[in-house]
Amino acid sequence: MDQSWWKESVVYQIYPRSFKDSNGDGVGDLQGIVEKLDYLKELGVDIIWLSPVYKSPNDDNGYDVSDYQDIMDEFGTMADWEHLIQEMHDREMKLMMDLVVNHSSDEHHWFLEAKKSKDNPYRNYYIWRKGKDGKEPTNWESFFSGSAWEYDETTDEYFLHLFSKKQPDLNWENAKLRKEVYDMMNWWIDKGVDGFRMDVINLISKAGYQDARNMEGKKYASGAEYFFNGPKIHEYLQEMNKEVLSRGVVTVGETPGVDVEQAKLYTGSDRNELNMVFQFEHMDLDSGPGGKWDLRPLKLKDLRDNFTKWQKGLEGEGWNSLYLNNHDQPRMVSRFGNDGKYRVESAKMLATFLHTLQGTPYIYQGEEIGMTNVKFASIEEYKDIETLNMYKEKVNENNEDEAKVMESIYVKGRDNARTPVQWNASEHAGFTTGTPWIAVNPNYKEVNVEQAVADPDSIFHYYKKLIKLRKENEVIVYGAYDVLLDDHEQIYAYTRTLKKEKLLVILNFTDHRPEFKLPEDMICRDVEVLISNYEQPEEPDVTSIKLRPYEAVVYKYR
Ligand code: ISL
Ligand code: CA
Repeated sequence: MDQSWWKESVVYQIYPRSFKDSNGDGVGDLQGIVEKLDYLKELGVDIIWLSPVYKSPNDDNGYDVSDYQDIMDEFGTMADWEHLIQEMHDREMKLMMDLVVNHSSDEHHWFLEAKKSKDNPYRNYYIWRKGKDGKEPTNWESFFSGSAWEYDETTDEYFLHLFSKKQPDLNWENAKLRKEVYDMMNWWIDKGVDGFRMDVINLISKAGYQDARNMEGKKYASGAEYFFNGPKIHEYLQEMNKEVLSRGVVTVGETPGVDVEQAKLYTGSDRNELNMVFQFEHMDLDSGPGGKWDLRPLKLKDLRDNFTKWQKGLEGEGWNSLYLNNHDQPRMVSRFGNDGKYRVESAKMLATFLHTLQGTPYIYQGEEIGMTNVKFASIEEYKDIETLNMYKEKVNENNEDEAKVMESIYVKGRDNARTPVQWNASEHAGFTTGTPWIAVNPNYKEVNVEQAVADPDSIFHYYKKLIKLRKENEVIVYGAYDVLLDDHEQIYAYTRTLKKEKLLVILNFTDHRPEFKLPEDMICRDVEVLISNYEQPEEPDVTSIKLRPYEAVVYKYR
């Protein structure tokens, strides 16, 4: 058993734009975060992952960086950032910065130089190709719709942008670029940063530039096989580790399209690459072959099989990061639980799930009070570039059914996660005294931090308890995971075992009342309830239990 502080930690993700506005301009900021540090400390957070706060024209809310060593004007100044990290360290919280180096902004001075001429010293910091028969160099599709290539008139070449055209991809083949990145990272570590979350880090090595296999009738195709986990990815990460990460910072790589075997290569303790990765397989279980907007219902069996695969796969070899939502995904309670009648029960059930698996749990802002998805009446109210580009392509260009497209946005759109954190029942949920950059979810009068902190039975207090249990029970962090009832359509149950310690976790993922029957060989009368989202009997009998809607219960064997 390989123990590490970051395995025992709980991470809280802040999307600064939507967290807390301190000066009434409608945009969350660094000073707003400082105001809420005591709240996060009370929750039990060890590490804060801060989505990008660097200088940015905000085409993709900060994921388009125009200066890696300066702070976005709307969020404050470098002095504000220094104040924030000081206040965090005073409270023994660590800061994980977002590192966005697959691409920069097209307003970064490197790119402004690069596009001046073919022989500019910065040209090679980006990826330029000639057109093919008057068209783009390859048929690759951008993650944000349309071609992944943009034509540049000055030099009569195209540049690659896997995301928006204001996010040109950096050329990692260029050793000078790599050194600039490492120097920049070291500069932040010198300023006190404790770790990095690395944006789409498994996309930085490209395998070549050829047409991807195309599905019938589509103009562009996913070029994933040319840039997911490319040929030099491990070489680059090992180099980065040697130059920067070995100084002792915590790392998590965002790695879409990574499977268990690849994750072992990224996170294996003998590999000198990363500590953890965010894998995406469980985020794809409710999508059809048409991709994320192609909605299909989630089956509990698929979810369980997937988590079991990752839990067993990385056991003793790598380390899982545990998440059910973030700033790119719909709200967890709306997606995997029930955001109506059983909002509180199901949010607690899902929290029990995440916080009793092997791995490091990540909480996304507002999750701890059970914030839900939002339905804005019109596309005008949406802000996310991915959503807006998709809508334009499907509705305006391809004449697809508007209502159906809006429905997919309600279920999967990224703005579900980006409405302001609901602090109290006052106007704009206490997020701002001005006009928020994106509208507040109308349920803020009922769902807000003030209410949750005051109510001892709230989701907030339940999270607090789960986090505390993790600190007190090694088995929660390090215990081996074993699944029970692997075919059940409503119940997800598993055990966690560490030496003589054993936990039994029973979760009802539905509003039905299924009966849980414990396998014979697991029967033990001497159990204690560690936590549950319902009242439990003084002397529990775990051999057979009729579960209530979204009931979660964790037993400890004595
Ligand atoms: O958001 C997604 C799901 O629809 C993904 O396609 C997402 O774009 C992908 O996971 C990469 O995400 C990261 O890089 C993007 C940025 O827009 C996301 O916010 C970030 O998390 C480009 O920097
Ligand atoms: Ca502000």
